[in-house]
Amino acid sequence: MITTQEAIDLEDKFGAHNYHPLPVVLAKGEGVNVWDPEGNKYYDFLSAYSAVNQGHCHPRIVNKLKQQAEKLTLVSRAFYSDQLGAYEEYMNDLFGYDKLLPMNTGAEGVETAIKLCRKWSYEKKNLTPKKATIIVAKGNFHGRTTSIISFSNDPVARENFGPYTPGFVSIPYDDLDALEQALQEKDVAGFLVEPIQGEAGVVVPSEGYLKKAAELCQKHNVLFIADEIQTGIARTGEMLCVDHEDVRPDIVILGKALSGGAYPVSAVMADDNIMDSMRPGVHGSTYGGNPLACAVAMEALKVVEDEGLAENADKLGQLFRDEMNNLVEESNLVNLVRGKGLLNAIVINDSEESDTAWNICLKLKENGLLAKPTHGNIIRFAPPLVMTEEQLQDCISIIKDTIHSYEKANA
Ligand code: IF1
Repeated sequence: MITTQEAIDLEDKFGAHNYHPLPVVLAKGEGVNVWDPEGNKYYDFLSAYSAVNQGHCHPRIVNKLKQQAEKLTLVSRAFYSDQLGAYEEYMNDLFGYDKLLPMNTGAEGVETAIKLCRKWSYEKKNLTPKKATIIVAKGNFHGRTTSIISFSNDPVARENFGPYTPGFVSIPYDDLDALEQALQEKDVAGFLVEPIQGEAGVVVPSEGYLKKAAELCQKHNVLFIADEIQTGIARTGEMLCVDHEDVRPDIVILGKALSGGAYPVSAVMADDNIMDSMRPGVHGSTYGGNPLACAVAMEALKVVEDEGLAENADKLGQLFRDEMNNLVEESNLVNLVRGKGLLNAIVINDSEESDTAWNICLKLKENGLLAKPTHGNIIRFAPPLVMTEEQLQDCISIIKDTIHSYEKANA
């Protein structure tokens, strides 16, 4: 068994330095817990960026992975498989869209949705060829491909990756007037938005924003595209975050917890009048919709339903925010808590450039809880949705004790 330091040294020496991980090495995961090589146990309060909503190594998902892996893993879409159609029917039944286009990573799902929206706009809405635009929100995070970072306004995510893909218009998030104005422009094809902005620091829009935004898009025959890659699959207390406002997007993008963290699976769902632009040969992927992905995703979703994970996220999320609001009262270090379900964040009373949030996360690690800042002053808290109330109370105590002792030590 490799030690923590050996693992860190190897990554440092042989791996690209495109991340700056918290100095902890994980060797085992089970439910809400992970262990390092030395056997130290932690609560995982990041859930691999909401990919392991079902908990680490859920036995049903792992067994399904093993079972299918011994039968058939990949045939490509040059042939049919016995898993893809069954999975597509399952997703149609669960989410109510006519068709599903299977991909692998979240970014691939977003790229697919962008291509689909553009193609629909030329072939069905007759927009000026090559002139279709898609409205996006400032503070967005939709992935790391060249086209996606082209419409990011995070300088670190886009610096020196040009030339950038054109055809995107940025507006402020949670601003209906700005959306209404942008929709007056010529050749608008779609509006791509996160129902809650994750990387921006768990920014929850005003009540009714999503509903009204979808109505404005409908009025202008513009596709409302919801990126539910992080907010979906029960994370915010509903199967989809848009369900909180009874919004039915024209296109829904899923990823991450769609497979419970066991395998990269993403999906783009839409009705026939949009998806029928995707004719043979216009789009594809070697691994997209492979039998292993389909089998794992079906089981991962059944776990979400059978274990009532959306209801649990809703209940425990409310408890968590109530307790964090008590901490806001007690401490000068925590300004506010925000979130929905078990996607939450606390805003620390320091600048975005500070390392306070990072230092607090180092202390949390010492106290047995793993979390990571999204910015210098925001810590995201997103445990697996299988957490029990008792475990959450234990985590709340760790967070409160850590904040109080950090405050004392730095008074
Ligand atoms: C990183 C966080 C970031 C996403 C939404 C698409 C994707 C993501 C709403 C792309 C991916 C991950 C990527 C990871 C950090 C993490 C993340 F918010 F979840 F924490 F960056 F914003 N849409 N989010 O959140 O999916 O291609 O990664 O499967 O890139 O650092 P992917």
